Amino acid sequence: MQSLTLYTHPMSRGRTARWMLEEIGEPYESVVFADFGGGMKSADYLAVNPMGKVPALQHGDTVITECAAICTYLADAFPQKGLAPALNDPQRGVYYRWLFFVAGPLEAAMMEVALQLKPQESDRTALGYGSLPLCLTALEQTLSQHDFLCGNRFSAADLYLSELLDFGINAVTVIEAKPVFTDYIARQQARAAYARASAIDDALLAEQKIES
Ligand SMILES: N[C@@H](CCC(=O)N[C@@H](CS)C(=O)NCC(=O)O)C(=O)O
Repeated sequence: MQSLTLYTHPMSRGRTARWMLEEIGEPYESVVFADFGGGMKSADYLAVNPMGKVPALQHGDTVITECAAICTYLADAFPQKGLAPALNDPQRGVYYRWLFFVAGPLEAAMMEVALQLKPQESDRTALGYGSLPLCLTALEQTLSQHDFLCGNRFSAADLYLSELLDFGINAVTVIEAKPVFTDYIARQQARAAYARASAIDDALLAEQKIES
């Protein structure tokens, strides 16, 4: 069995990667940074992720960065956990669709509003995400019809989307807490692996007095 190491900060996108690791249920080590400078910008860590950002995952000799890639990789590396539709399942297309939508358009649209970036309205046709309302309408349409993004069962895509929606509603407050979103988030966060992952990161924050 190849070793798994998560590089993270307990108040970061690393929480999503930890939840995914807890879903997988294989032993893993954590390298926890206390802030976003220092160790995260050291030569040793830049050799892992030249972006100097978390999360990163090392599985044997393979390094995976990008939260969505980490979730997708783990689901495929441990297929017996049933966290992704099979390669020959038509739901695989739906799975890719939403994973890429969340990692690209949705995250960019949320940050535009959170950081009060002000693109020209005439440039929205060129922006891949269009606008946050446009992204949310697309999401609302699918989530009002399905409890999960694909195949009516939980997948890594739900884990990833529910984390970003939660961040958008509760942290940066750029998404209205409509029941279609909050019920969806609650359904995913009811999982035992979410509780385990949150308890680990919350304890790290408390121990290290890391500020959010
Ligand atoms: N696109 C990356 C974003 C990673 C990212 O920006 N992480 C933040 C924490 S949530 C970070 O490490 N910031 C430290 C820095 O940029 O100095 C992903 O999805 O994993």
